[in-house]
Parts: sequence; structure tokens; C-alpha cells
Amino acid sequence: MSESKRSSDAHGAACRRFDAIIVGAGFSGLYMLYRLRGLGLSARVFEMGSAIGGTWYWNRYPGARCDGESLTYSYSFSEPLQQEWKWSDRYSLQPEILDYLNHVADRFDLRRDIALETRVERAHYDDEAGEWAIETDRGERFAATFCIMATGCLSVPRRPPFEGLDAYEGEWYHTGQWPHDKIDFQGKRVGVVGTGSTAIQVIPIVAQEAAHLTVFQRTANFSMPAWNGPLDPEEDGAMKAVYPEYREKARWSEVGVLYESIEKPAAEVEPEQQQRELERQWRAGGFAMLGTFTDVLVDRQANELAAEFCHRKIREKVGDPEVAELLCPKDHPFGTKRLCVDTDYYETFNRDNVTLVDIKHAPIERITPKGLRTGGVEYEFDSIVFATGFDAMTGALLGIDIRGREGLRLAHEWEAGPRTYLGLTMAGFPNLFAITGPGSPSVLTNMVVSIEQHVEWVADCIAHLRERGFACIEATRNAQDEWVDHVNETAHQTLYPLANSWYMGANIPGKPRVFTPYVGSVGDYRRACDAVAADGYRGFRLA
Ligand code: NA7
Repeated sequence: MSESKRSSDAHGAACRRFDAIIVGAGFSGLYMLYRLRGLGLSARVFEMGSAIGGTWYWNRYPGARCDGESLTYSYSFSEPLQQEWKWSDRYSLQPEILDYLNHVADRFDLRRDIALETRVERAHYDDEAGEWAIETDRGERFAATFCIMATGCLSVPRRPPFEGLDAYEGEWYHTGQWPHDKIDFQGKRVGVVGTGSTAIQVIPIVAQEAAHLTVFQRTANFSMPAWNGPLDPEEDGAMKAVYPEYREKARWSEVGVLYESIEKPAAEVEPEQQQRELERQWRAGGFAMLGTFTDVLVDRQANELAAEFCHRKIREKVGDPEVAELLCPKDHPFGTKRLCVDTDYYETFNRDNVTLVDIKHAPIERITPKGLRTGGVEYEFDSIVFATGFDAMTGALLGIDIRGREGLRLAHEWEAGPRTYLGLTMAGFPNLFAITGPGSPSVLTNMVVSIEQHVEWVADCIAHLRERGFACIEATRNAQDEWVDHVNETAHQTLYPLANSWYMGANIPGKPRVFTPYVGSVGDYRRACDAVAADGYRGFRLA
């Protein structure tokens, strides 16, 4: 491994030099470090948290759990690792996923190259030196040939945008920045704002403790049963017996997880069988229902079948018909906002200590010293939990002052929406990579599968450059434009753009409305990335 050196940058300022700098120590950053070490590169990871884990470090609210099954939402790159780790539940709780990532860091001796509590503030490409100049919030400066953004898709929590918050006299929390100490809601009057995936996990847990829980809902979401429980040792053993084969199939699959389905459009299935198939996928739980028919996300009628099926399930679960109607999503097609996965979410509204307040037509007016006001009514709370989401997919990248060739600002380039080539690289920003960046399948898939694919592609690309004596790779503008057009066209062949979702940037006022992830399948996307590499990095300039 080439040692990092103390030297000076092009302006003569003291800095340390590495082959690569990685920003973020979550699933992406840890694996990227492992792979670059394997290539013999010197690499440094900067992580703003006080420990590793990324998403799984920050999101420690009650009930925080993965929506993907742990046997598949885990690294596949090491057979010994996947054989030795034992998950307790089918869908693991946050502390266990964090333990897993810590185990990975120790097992592969990653910590010595990770700087914690260090936020990268600036990454400027130095044209003369042909390297990245990185500056952290500690005032330290670093130089690196490669800069890899492993900054996560959902890592910038959105501060609750309500007037009066600073004068609120109770406790308030954002789920994405949850305190490390246990928060006791016992006997308290609690308000939860939001009904996305996070809120749907928090609400059933807080309801068990609070004296009274009031849930403020702007948009009802579709939530699928998790059917969670302790992981059956037989299921664990069966997966471990075929892990390499399973993982390989998952890499080339639709979303990075293998589901059983009839693989037909709804119209080719008899009505009775349609209902049986919907029931079968509901019983499978999690995201399985998205694949009930091949056209659930592209055909209105197929989509309606799934939506109506879910409405019926909600009406069966919720005792009060008015509450049930409020909980039935009717303003967006099924699955076009991120599906939620729950344990007892709908049933929680049958409790005497839980109230649902519809704020679609009467938005929250302000936070008051004692609670919040909506529809002219003041609700008083001891605590308010804001599960109001994130500046998704672009927030973390734009939160860093990134400048490419000749001072080109990423924020300027992305004014009308993110522009990438393959969701991995940007024209004008040589040797800069984004793991699961906008324009890649990322959040529509099993994140760990997509992360591994990107990390491996980047590592192979860097190996290629070094083997052939190239110092620099940069996407051409042409290739980027074509990719962005392709990402947009593909999205508009589906029902996704019909929802006001964070996929569309709709949750952040002023954010450009662009469908940000790529809807192509994990397998097709991998084939496209591999073909680019096999064609001598088609669409890139190598110098
Ligand atoms: P989401 O899915 O963005 O959910 C945020 C929730 O907060 C959602 O119900 C929003 O309603 C609601 N919200 C946001 N702003 C407001 C305001 N101003 N007033 C009222 N309600 C508001 O974030 P999550 O943390 O639940 O999940 C993010 C992802 O993390 C998830 O999809 C998984 O991939 C993991 P809206 O729907 O915008 O009407």
C-alpha cells in the first residue's frame, strides 16, 4: 500500500495526500475502503458521525428496523462473513444492523483508516495538480487522486419547516437525528408528524408507552405487513446452504431480492386468480406485492387492483370506518411512493390512546409553545416526533461544496435536477464517483446489492486506470446527456411520476421535480455498467 504523505497542495498549504478519499462510513464507505485497500491504494474515510454506520447510526428511533429481510439486506462479498453472522429477526432492528457493521469494520480491520466526527465541507478539483483538494470542518486539508462520495441517499434529515418550533416548550425530535439516550414516553402526550416509512415504524411502539398519541397525516401511505418474527433457524440454514447462488441470482434480478411471482401482466390473469395472487404476495409480506403482476407499476388497471386490495385489508384491520377511510391512500398509484412495511401499524389506530388527525386540507399552521395548531385547533404535547423525511438522493452531495474542472460547481450543474452518467460519475468532475448516486437504481432496490455493484465497478475502474497508466477518468457530456434522457424516459413509461414523492423531490419546496432514481432493473443496469467498462469505458475520457 502506498503510504499517505505529508506535502503541500498547489497553493502551498500543508495537506496530507491519499490515493483516494471516501466520504461516509456506512454500508458504501466501509466496503469501498475494503476494496481500495485490496488494490493497494492508500485511502481515508471521513465520517461526520461519532461512530460508523451511516443510516444505521443516525436512525435510532424506537422501532427503527430494516424494511428488507436481513438475510438479503447484508453484504455478499465475503462468504465467511455471510456464513458466520447470525441475525435474530427476519427484519432486523437498527441496533443489530449497527452491530453487524461494527463487526464488519473490526473483522476487516477498517477502523484505522476512518476519521470520525469529521465533516467534509469542500471538495475542489485542482486542474493543475490533477487531484482533489478536500477540506474538512476541522480545517484540515487533504489531497487525493480519487474522491468517492459514499454519502447515502437518505442522510440529510429535513428540519421541520414549521414556524414557532424554537419557542416550543416540550421536547421535540427528528427521527433521523435521534438522541442516543433512551427517550421515555411513558405517561406523556405525544404528537407524531408524518406517516412515511419511519413514522409507520415509530407509531406502534410509541403508542404502547404514551398516555396519548396523536398522529398528523398529510398523505396516507400503502403499508405492507412485515410478518416479522425471530428468524427461523431452518430458514437461516437453508439460505446459508445456497448463499453464493442466491446472491448471484439477486445481482441480476429485478430489485436485488428474489420473489416468486406468476410473471404475467394482470390482464392475462383471471379475476379469481388475480385475487389469489394478491393474497399470496400480501402473505409473503414486504415489497413482494410490487411484483404480483409484471405491470403493477406501469398499467393503471393493474395498479388499481393492488390498491383496492390494500384498501380492503386496511378496512378489515381498522375498527372505525372513518379512520379506515383516512388511512386508505387514494391520491397516488400503489407503490409510486416508497412502500412502507409495518408491524401492527393499522391495528394501532384501534387503540383508545391513539388519534389520527388529517392535515391534508388543514395543514399545520404553526408550532405553539405548548404543542401545534392545525385547522384552528391547538393540540398540546409533552413531546413531538417529526418523522418528516429527508432531502433525498441529492441533499448530501449538494451539502458539500463540490467543484470540478475550472471551478465548475456541482450545485450549478444540478440546478434543474441531478445530471450523472450511470448515476456514478459527472461530466466536468474527473475521478469523482458517487455510490448509488442519482440516476442509478439505488433506493428502488435492495440497497446493499446496489452498493456492492457500484463499489465493485468503481474499484475495477480504478484498477483499470492504474494498470494502463491513466491518471484520470471523466464522463463526457454527451454520454451524460444520453443517460439522463434515458433515466427520464424510462421513469415516464411508469406510474412513478404521478406521485408527490421524495423520489420526485416533491417533499422539499423548490427542489426540481425530476424522477431521481433509475427504474431499470438491477440486472439490466448492471449489464449496462459492465458493457460500458468492457467497451473500454465507453462514454468516458481517459487521460
Ligand atoms: P418520508 O417517506 O419522506 O415521510 C415523511 C412524512 O412526513 C410523510 O408522511 C410526509 O407527508 C410528512 N411530512 C413532511 N413534511 C410535512 C409537512 N410540512 N407537513 C405535514 N407532513 C409532512 O420519510 P421517512 O423518514 O418516513 O422515510 C424515508 C425513507 O427512509 C423511506 O422511504 C425508506 O426508504 C427509508 P407527505 O407524504 O409529504 O404528504
